[in-house]
Amino acid sequence: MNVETCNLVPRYILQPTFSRHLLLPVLLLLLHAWWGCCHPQCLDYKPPFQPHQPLVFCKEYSKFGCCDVEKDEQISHRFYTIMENFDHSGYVTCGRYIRSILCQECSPYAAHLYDAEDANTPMRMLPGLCGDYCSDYWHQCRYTLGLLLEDSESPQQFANLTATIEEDRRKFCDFLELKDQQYCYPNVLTNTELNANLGLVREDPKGCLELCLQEVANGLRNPVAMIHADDGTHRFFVAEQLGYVWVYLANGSRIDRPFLNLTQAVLTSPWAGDERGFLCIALHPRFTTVRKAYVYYSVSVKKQERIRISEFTLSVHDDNQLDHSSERTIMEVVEPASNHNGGQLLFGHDGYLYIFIGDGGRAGDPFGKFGNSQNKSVLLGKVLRIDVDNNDDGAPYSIPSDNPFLGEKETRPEIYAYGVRNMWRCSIDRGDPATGAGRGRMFCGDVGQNKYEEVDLIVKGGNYGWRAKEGFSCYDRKLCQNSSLDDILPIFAYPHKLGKSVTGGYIYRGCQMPNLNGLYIFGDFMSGRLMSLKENTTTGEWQYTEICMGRGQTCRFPKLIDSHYKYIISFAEDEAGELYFLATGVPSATARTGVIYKIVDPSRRAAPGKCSIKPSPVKIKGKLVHFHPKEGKGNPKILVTFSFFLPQRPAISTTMPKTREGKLWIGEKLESAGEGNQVYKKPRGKGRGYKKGRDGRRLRAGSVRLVSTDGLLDRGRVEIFLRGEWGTVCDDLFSAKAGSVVCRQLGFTKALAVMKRAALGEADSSVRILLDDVECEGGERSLLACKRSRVGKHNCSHGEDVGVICG
Ligand SMILES: *[C@@H]1O[C@H](CO)[C@@H](O)[C@H](O)[C@H]1NC(C)=O
Ligand SMILES: *[C@@H]1O[C@H](CO)[C@@H](O)[C@H](O)[C@H]1NC(C)=O
Ligand SMILES: *[C@@H]1O[C@H](CO)[C@@H](O)[C@H](O)[C@H]1NC(C)=O
Ligand SMILES: *[C@@H]1O[C@H](CO)[C@@H](O)[C@H](O)[C@H]1NC(C)=O
Ligand SMILES: *[C@@H]1O[C@H](CO)[C@@H](O)[C@H](O)[C@H]1NC(C)=O
Ligand SMILES: *[C@@H]1O[C@H](CO)[C@@H](O)[C@H](O)[C@H]1NC(C)=O
Ligand SMILES: *[C@@H]1O[C@H](CO)[C@@H](O)[C@H](O)[C@H]1NC(C)=O
Ligand SMILES: [Ca+2]
Repeated sequence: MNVETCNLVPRYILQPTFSRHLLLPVLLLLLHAWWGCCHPQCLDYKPPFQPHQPLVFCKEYSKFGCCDVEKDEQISHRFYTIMENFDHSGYVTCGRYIRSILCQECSPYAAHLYDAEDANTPMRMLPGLCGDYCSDYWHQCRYTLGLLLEDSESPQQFANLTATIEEDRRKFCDFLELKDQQYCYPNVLTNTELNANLGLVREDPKGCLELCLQEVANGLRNPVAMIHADDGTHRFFVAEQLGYVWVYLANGSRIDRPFLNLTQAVLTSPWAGDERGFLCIALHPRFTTVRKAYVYYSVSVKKQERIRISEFTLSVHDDNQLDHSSERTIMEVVEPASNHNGGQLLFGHDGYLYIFIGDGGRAGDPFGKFGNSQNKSVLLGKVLRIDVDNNDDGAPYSIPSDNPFLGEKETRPEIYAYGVRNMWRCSIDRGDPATGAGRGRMFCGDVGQNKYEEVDLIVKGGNYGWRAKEGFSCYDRKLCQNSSLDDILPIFAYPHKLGKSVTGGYIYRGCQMPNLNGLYIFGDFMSGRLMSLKENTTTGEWQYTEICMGRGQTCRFPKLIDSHYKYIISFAEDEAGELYFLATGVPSATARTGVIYKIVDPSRRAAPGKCSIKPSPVKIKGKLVHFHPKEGKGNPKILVTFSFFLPQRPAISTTMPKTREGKLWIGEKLESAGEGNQVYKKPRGKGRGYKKGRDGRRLRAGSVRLVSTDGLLDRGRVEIFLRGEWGTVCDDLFSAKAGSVVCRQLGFTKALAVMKRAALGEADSSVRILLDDVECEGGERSLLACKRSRVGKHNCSHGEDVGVICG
């Protein structure tokens, strides 16, 4: 990414000659760019997460970051491999720099620090440091840079290039610094603005939650519903208004033969806004054993418009097709007008079929004395509940014995709730994945008349107020003031300046977006607005927050997009609980502009591996149509995005850049850091044999280190560096005085204990024994200055390796 975008206002803006009418757009553009800058993202281009288990090495990223335990282990291994090159003081001085630099791969801002936000440009090999930090690093440990770059494909080249910049702080830091002082390491950790809500859903300056989308299917004609079979296949079934239902496999491929083709029977038209048509499908909740589907659609019978709820049985020959000759009508309701046909069908957790029927149409529910919705002797304007189990002989359905109005005079026994106008999209809460809280709640959007749209929580026997009330306000004053109304108010209502036709959604209970758990996400068909409600469990109130598309860089993850078609027709949940919505650019039953979008939180994902699913196989007859994303560069006029401008999104490849590219880039940077491409050559030892200690000084003969399996710095088996290698000291006569020489060499004041006979560990046989028979006075500068046998000459084994505890 371009680091300049983080600098808010360039100087030319302040120049008076700057044309005034250009000022605002430029400011907005800059704000926009600033806003898109520096969001949490990992090097795999995905959002950060909380690892399954706490990290052992890069501990500070255990709560939220980009590493799981495996990655953490790799980094730790790399660290200790690098640290093998150091003696104790080198370890103390440079260890923390090396550790911090390596651990930035786990930072939630890793992509930013490594310049990896744009998948099309090469990334850095090392994270971007802040200037002060880089200077400190240069002063204390500049010669360790080569070790950090050592894993590269051409270490010789790096030897050349690092050698040139190591000598020059400016060049060195040009190479390592990220110029933006807010978002470099370590300032990024203390930036309050960045860290205030780290890991939560990102909000724009107005508090709008910034989410992204992934296109899942396209080319659909007014897709009205998407359901799953809950049978382990993770298939999804998508209904189009004109009467088709299509099967999509878990991988997004569509079966070319329709699951259901009711186009001939369905009553609809191509005109935009026709509410008639195929409106819903529900599969039996035990679909694996009861292979039945229920559909809800408009028909014309003897020139009379009706809605029909009917049952189909799965084909015995094909698991992906209904038996078209098996239709059995469950119920028909005459529609006095062509609008307000309701259209939701779903099974509750009680196993009963719920049917949501509109008030019959026209404005203000004009039929009868007080309309249909408050008239319990009609099915219009109601939520019905029926039992369709065991209906193979006799009546197509029965009435559940606990239906609320059973036995009431002039009341249809199917009624579960009433006073609804035209409920469009209802859902059942799966419940909190951990506690089960909320499970079974039924949410609906109820489309309003001309002032308010509402969201209702449907309970048994509830009166939802229409036509006495619209939202919280009175619509029919007389009915509204009648004390016997006893209605249930919506959990939320919004005025028509926000939208004119609510599309009910779902409570998110999936696995992949932990931030969204418990959030009710819904939308508006007319305004294209996405919205959310979250329950305050203390007060029971539902708090509204708008949802908007992530700005700037926020959605620049592979496959993600930040815009959608305006007409939000429906919401859906897949078998795993992930959330989708269905929208179109032209709301006509014949326009193929319908798209299914998956809702994605770019701020946090679940720990890798946590949400993996294994779809059970499906026998397929017929051909498959593979999915090709189309959206994201659509016509801006009919897309909804939330930005001051529509930024040009560069094409994003969905693969990581080849590591070679990254390395080339580093090479180029290094090269330009050298003077006029003149690369100064400095001989370099082979691989790991190249030894440098603190402040870049080569390890001196006689340097010592303590080796311990538990990583403690103050104790361990004594090793000494001689003739280019580390070897042990073995001696049964090793004294406390010799021990204190070792400890002082390492920067401690004295030896607390000397351990013989490998009490602090035994080196393996590949390590040479270098010293024996050491007798120190206690004042020597190093073990080599003590009385001792010749290097390499000894009469002991590793069983007598010595160790010390320093203090
Ligand atoms: C290193 O530098 C020397 C001379 O400066 C040059 O001849 C050699 O090709 C360089 N090696 C690499 C790998 O760039
Ligand atoms: C999706 O899965 C089906 C069945 O396993 C397979 O035949 C098809 O090729 C897959 N589609 C893609 C795009 O991989
Ligand atoms: C759907 O059915 C209609 C008539 O019943 C037929 O004309 C049409 O070809 C069918 N469509 C598909 C995709 O099978
Ligand atoms: C309720 O509906 C029934 C059936 O349509 C009708 O006969 C009756 O008059 C209606 N009641 C009122 C009060 O409008
Ligand atoms: C209030 O409503 C009830 C039942 O809906 C009705 O019987 C009664 O007449 C109404 N009262 C008034 C004052 O309108
Ligand atoms: C719930 O509402 C109470 C009272 O208004 C408020 O103090 C509390 O912070 C709210 N809780 C959340 C999680 O918003
Ligand atoms: C090793 O040799 C030294 C003399 O060089 C002698 O003092 C010591 O006892 C020997 N140790 C063993 C274990 O044989
Ligand atoms: Ca209401």
